[in-house]
Amino acid sequence: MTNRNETLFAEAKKYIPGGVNSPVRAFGSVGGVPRFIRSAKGACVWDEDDRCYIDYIGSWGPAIVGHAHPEVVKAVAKAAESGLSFGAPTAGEIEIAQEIIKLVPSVEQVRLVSSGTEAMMSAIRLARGFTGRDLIIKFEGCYHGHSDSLLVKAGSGMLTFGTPNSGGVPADFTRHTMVLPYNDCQSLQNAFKQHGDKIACVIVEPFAGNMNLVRPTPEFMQLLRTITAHYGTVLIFDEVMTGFRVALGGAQSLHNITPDLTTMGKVIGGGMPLAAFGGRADIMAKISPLGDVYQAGTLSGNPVAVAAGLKTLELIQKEGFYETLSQRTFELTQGWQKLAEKHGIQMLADSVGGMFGIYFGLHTLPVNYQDMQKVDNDFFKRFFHAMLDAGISLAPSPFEAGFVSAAHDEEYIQTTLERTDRVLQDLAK
Ligand code: HOZ
Repeated sequence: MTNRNETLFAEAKKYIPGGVNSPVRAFGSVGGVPRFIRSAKGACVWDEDDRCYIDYIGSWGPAIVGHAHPEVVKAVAKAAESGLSFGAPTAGEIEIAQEIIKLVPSVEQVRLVSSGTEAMMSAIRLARGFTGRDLIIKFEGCYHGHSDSLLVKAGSGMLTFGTPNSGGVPADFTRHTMVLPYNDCQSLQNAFKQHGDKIACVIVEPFAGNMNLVRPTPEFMQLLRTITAHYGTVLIFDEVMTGFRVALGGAQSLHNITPDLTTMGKVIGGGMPLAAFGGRADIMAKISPLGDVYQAGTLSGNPVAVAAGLKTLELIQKEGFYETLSQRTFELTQGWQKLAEKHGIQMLADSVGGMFGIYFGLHTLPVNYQDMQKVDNDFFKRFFHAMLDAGISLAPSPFEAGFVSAAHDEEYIQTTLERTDRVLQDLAK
């Protein structure tokens, strides 16, 4: 173990709860000491001991063009020189709204906010205001940020720490949240049969990424659209993770389904705090100042974040960007799976665009939260640490998806596979 990471972690814990500003970073489910990152460039991050890692966290998604891409950094610096925040409208906000609307056709109007949590919280309030209903449906293992009504059987850090529900959330706040199993058409139909005219919205990760990567079935996606349309319920796609990550048009373009509202984050800020929610113009018209659903933010549409987002959205539209990203991610996951077979280790892997999942101990790909409960956590822990020692940084939890960037060229993928070969060989002994 490197000394400076240990020292910094001990020091951080004196001043910051758990030593981190977001729980998964604390290595709670894998044990050991988190690496304190000093810098990042392209496909790599360096810790405070100057150890270099090929990075498959990518800031949990935003770093799709690689860390500190020179053009993004330049755009940020230029924007910063003109002022960090005005709390007033800017021309850049129109530009990024136009880009989002162009790339995601279901979005007719869009509101910028600062985090995915804020986007989801606001989209749900909007759906409730629009329908005049209270009930919401979410799915087990999906994570939609940490606002009160959503912390019921949520994914991400909630799964990592085995806390299906959060302390500090009054039971009254979650009384209106129904939680159903992911990919279960029957329970969705039953819920609507019983409560259809009271359900304001259904929120879903259109590829789950916060219980690790879990694909929805086409039937499930189709039913979501038809049943919500039938009952006048707002269908919200949480594309904070999948937006501009699995495809240029997001998961909705791959499923060929038009949600009523979409939330976005991560990639649209290119590494800066920027997120958004948008969708049907008639629904968006309910948002303040036009309508009576209140939502506001001092740093909403921040000019520096918008500059980073705009440049990132420009870079991902380059010819062949997603073909190459998807191909490399596929190569990596298939390579991992072959290596696991070679060493007699039960592991499956899957990928969509630049997002991937690896599952130890499963014999078929997971379809829901129950399946994800069966993964071999102990093996994952050993694999995670051995990979970290080999200079490969993966998400420190078996319940998080991984991310590849455009900076992960052929050489990085091959190096990763070579190192994994050695790691699995040792672990198989
Ligand atoms: N909620 C993120 C994982 N799905 C973690 C964010 C972070 O720790 O930076």
